[in-house]
Amino acid sequence: MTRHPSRVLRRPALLTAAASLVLLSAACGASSADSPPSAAPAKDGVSVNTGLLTFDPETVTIQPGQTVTWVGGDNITHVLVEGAYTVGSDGLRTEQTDDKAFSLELTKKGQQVSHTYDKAGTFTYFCTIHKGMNGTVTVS
Ligand SMILES: [Cu+2]
Repeated sequence: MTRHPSRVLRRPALLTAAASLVLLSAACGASSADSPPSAAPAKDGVSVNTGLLTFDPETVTIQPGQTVTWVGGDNITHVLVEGAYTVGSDGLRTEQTDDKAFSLELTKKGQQVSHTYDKAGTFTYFCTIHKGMNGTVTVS
């Protein structure tokens, strides 16, 4: 297994974390203070749908201790795991690393699985079966 520097990294690089913080700070400054409540995620977490072999939305932001719930959008099996990945220009994953943090299986429309993120950071995840299903959870 070769180890290229990944375009999408999870925790390890301090630089990545720092960059994320900068981005988050910018985003927060622009939208947090007076944003309408309707745009805010549910207090206890957010939901992600697995429709059309993609994650919708692909990126969600939650606070430490909150939960992401993935909702099956079809009757296709999806296996979600946490880990780093790279995506080619066609949007399909070219490389991946399963961190073994969790493995969640969806098999039916409407089924729900979830994971609670206790620590701040940027956590990428993907469906091991479909190379177009790649997502990110930002915990801040
Ligand atoms: Cu899938």
